[in-house]
Amino acid sequence: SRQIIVASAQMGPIAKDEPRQSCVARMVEMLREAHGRGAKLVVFPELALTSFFPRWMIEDKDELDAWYEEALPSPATQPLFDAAAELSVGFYLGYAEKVREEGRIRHFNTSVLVGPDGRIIGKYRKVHLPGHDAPQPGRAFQHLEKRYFEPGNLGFPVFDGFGGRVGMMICNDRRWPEAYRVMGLQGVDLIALGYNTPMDHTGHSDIDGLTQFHNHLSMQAGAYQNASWVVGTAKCGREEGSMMVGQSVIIAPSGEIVAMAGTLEDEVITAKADLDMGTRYRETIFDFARHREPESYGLIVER
Ligand code: ING
Repeated sequence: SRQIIVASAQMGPIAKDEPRQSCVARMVEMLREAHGRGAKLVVFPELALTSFFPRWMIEDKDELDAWYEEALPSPATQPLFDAAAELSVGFYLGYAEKVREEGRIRHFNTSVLVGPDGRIIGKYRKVHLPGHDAPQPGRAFQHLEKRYFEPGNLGFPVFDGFGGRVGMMICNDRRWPEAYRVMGLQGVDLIALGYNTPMDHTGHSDIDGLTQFHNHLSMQAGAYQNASWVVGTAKCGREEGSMMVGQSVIIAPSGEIVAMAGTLEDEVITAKADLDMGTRYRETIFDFARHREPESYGLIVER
């Protein structure tokens, strides 16, 4: 069977003034630890190179510009790509992308899948942007992803790699069943995703008190309903005053959590993923060809 040891490399807080080199060094250390445990794929968080800057209203254009990557790899991130190639371990990396496309400068919340040769296999741009495009009154922290990024324009691609079909999501995407299904319909075996999930997102204490439960509920449901492995990796802990959930997980196509982080710091968790486990679900309960009835689903793709 197609067995692969996968790792989730959870990151604790990243300070506002922490240099990218420091984050890269932390990630290289975890990549090495994961390699030591036989991992072939390591999943890092969303926006893993900097503090979660959408929590702030940033007026100065140059200050805002400094939060994005104009190239990947870059001198600051090259050591991570080099370590991957040296150890033959691939990875998922979330970062803020600034790109000139269709004649204009554009900004996306992006992730890349990098193969064991250290080369980029594919790119994904976050489709579901939570929060607001303007500062909201009465909030200790803002959530301005709609101000700082455009919705992704690459769809939900699935790539051949690591002995199977690998897809990507970013954070809020994991709450939207459509994201999993579009990849499920492409035969995805494993979905890699990173997240930065504050505990005060809605301001409703009953809802915010369920942030940890909703984190796992979303990923477990998505994994089971699409017969896919899901590796969800947090950037967590109290980061510049904002408390973000941890509990990074590796979830099987059964929906079962097979590994979970126990701290709010940098922590590597691993599990042996049998990529053929999803097959038995796709041949029975979730045999899309035999059971799906698209004629009844039209509303899903309407505004
Ligand atoms: N963060 C959060 C997420 O979707 C959020 C926003 C928090 C939504 C809590 C709902 C509840 O996990 C990002 N970056 O999408």
